[in-house]
Amino acid sequence: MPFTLDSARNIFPNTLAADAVPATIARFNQLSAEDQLALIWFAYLEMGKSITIAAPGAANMQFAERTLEDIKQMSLQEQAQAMCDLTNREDTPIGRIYATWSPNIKLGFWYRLGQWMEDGTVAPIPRDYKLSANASAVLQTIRTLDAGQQITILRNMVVDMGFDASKLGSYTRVAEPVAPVKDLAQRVAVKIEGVTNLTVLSYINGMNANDFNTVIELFVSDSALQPPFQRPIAGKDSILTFFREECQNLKLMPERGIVEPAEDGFTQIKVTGKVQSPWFGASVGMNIAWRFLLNQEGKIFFVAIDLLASPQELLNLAR
Ligand code: 45D
Repeated sequence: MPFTLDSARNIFPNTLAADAVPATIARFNQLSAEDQLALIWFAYLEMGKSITIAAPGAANMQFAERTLEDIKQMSLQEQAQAMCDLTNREDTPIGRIYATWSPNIKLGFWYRLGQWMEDGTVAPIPRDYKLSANASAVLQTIRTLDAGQQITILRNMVVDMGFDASKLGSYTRVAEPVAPVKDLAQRVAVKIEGVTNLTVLSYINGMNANDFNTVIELFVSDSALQPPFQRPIAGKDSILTFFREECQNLKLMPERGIVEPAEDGFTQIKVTGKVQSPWFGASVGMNIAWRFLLNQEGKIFFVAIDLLASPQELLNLAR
């Protein structure tokens, strides 16, 4: 039977993803907005002791500047309300603007608010704020997770805030401009133990160079890419948009992999290794698996990117 996008998702079913991430977010979503904000604040402060977050660049901040200024002008009470409204996904002017932003702009916005909360420009979380028992339990769970899982949770919390974009009607998405492609002379080709497949190597090397126009040509037209804990993004146009909006300046560091024939002359390839995000650089290496399914011509029909449950999973190449 030929592969469908649905059946492709099940290649290498033995891969253990970090289910703690969606499980923790589900518990977080049950909390009141006040508890959610305070919990993120405490988690962020604690993480900041061991990992440093890079200041977002100007290109990243320019789109949030107006909204940030508006918030700065508000009374402390209005500021607290605006943050709760974002958390509750309320239909407000700020919630609507927020919904149009790419994840990096949302993160940059909160990065600045966090600085302002720290210096008192924006309503801070009271130092003696008492989390509910449930919120404390969620925070305690987050403490036990590895740094890659912690930053994924924080990112997903931020991405989920604001008004529901699907209820906006037609709107223009706002994302930072695409960075220039890395010079050929500056690129370092990766080596993957057990994998010499050119499509996979070109994918990794192209992503590392922000060379998305080249990478997208490795995909067949009806292909899909599944980011961690998300539905597959289907079709070359949507995948390319995703690359431009959410995949700039990533560092993919594959370590090892396995290549196996699959049905219908397809080839399945699993690669494991680390990925760094520009927000945390070398201070957080996320444990990642790529599960590729290539068609008869060696083009990508499907690729899933999984955040792995543990470092031991880096060695799990079993089907
Ligand atoms: O509410 O091959 C306060 C793909 C308190 C592409 C706050 C990929 C109040 C294909 C602290 C102020 C992309 C899938 C909030 C590979 C409050 C591909 C602020 C994978 C919110 C490999 C909080 C890439 C703040 C991966 C400022 C896996 C939080 C990338 C900031 C993963 C959190 C990237 C930040 C991750 C989190 C980045 C900056 C997980 C960033 C996380």
